[in-house]
Amino acid sequence: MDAHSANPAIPGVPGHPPRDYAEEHHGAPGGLRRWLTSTNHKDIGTLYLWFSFAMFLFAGALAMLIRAELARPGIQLVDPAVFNQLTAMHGLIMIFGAIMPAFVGFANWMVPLQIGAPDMAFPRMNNWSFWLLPAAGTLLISSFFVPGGAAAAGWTMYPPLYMQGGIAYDMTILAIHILGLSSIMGAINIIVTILNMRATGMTLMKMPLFVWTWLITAYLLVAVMPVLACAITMMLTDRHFGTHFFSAAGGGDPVLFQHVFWFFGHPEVYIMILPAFGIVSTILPTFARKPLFGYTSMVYAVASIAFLSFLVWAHHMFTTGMPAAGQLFFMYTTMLIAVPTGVKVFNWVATLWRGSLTFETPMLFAIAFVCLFTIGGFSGLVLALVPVDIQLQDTYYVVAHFHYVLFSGAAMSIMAGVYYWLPKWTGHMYNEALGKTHFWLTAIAFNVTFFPMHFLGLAGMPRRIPDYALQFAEFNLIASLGAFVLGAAQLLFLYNVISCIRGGKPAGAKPWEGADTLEWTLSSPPPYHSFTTPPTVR
Ligand code: HEM
Ligand SMILES: [Cu+2]
Repeated sequence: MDAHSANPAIPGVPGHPPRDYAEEHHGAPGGLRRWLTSTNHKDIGTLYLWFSFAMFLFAGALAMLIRAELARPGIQLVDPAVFNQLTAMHGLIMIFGAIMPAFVGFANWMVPLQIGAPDMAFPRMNNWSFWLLPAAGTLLISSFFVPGGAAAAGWTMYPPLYMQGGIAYDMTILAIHILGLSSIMGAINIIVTILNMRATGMTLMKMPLFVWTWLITAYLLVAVMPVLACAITMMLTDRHFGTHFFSAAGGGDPVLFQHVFWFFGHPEVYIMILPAFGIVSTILPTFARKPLFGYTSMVYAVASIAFLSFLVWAHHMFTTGMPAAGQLFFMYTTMLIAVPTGVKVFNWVATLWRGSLTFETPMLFAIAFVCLFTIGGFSGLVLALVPVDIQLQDTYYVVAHFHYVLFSGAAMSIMAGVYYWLPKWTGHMYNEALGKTHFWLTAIAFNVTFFPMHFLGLAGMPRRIPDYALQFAEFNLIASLGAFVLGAAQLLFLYNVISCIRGGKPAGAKPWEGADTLEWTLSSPPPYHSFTTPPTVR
């Protein structure tokens, strides 16, 4: 048994005195074994991040195909049935394969380092949480090659359409079960690590904000992944075992699926944005050389957003026919979320106010996050208004909205975090000029791609349709050109990351003078086993 993983020091808990690991220090095992059998939080974090990058490129390639088809009206490149597979799998893989695992990768690397713990609480479960992912990813990608092609009923998997598909639909259900299992195990690991393994003196209200956002996100995951599992299990039994939960012909109700799905789905969008808040709240103070403005209100804002996220799910269902009282309830609860979100945006701006700002690549991404995520938040508020949503539901306005929150929100915060911590992870500085080029290409191309989609949606262009009326042609061409630049820019990112791993200017323990969390007290890269003697926090 590996002593490191079996008995981490738990400060302050009798029977678990901090142990001296000096006699057992060893490096990583060599070759494939290092990665397959790893129980080391840093290696597992690295695996998560690379897996997520691979999925990001694959789902990004699907997006390129979608935009190539939509560059001109008419059907040019793909058959409409294939187009539906592309939109469904693009969304599904971006969400479950790219964004969520990337944040878990950050949690693996940074939570132990920021709380001064030697590793995650359950290192073997950690290994299993990761190695479930490639299985699910393989299922999803290979589903393109089975008879009938991949599941084509949207990432939301609505019945009755979802009931009618072939084997790929079952493969997708299985993949999501596996991903959910991985997420739940990962979340339990993070909760236990944060609650039990903080360095002496680090009270909850002294935790770095990234750790706070992940603690709350992990509770959301434990709460809603089982709900998604229920929805897709009911779907599975409807498809194969003669139940009729969602089939009207058998006395069931397809709208029931939407309720169960969105009771998971709305908290899920916060699962993809709360850790982003944490990353941005870490980066802005560093490059403003000022403490985060309103730390306590930030913690309470994140907690309120998480709580409110359970009360708003039917804002995705305003056109399914619900009583006016229901519409009003979900409209007002949704608008309530703007209050804690506004608190956060205010605090970020106040953190920058009169700071000694410098604009290294992570800072550029973090500032872009604040501006662009806020646009996505505002279009979300527009969609929360029932009479407006009845017009805009299922149009390109929705596509614009969720890409402002998911791409310029979640994905760009991930890029910010990668540039911020790459020097710590690799011991080298990345190429700053290349990083800035990547930033400007991404920020500009992102807006060229997705801003016109607001106009398309307002003018009535439906989403998830491969063809469109002539009056939408110009904006679609602009969006497609932007998308190709956006896609190509990410190859620069890949190149920059790889060359940083291979070499570059030595980073030193603390390359960012304004940083003050515990990871910067370690060397870069940190030793394979760090904080084996827990630090003390004042
Ligand atoms: C290079 C960047 C990206 C481009 C060009 C792009 C483009 C698109 C397009 C054209 C659609 C289909 C719209 C439709 O007809 O319904 C779409 C859907 C979607 N995208 Fe993206 N996307 C990108 C990145 C992302 C990212 C980072 C996420 C993050 C999670 C994401 C999440 C989604 C989701 C959830 C859908 C809905 C899928 C569905 O309705 O079934 N996308 N995207
Ligand atoms: Cu929602």
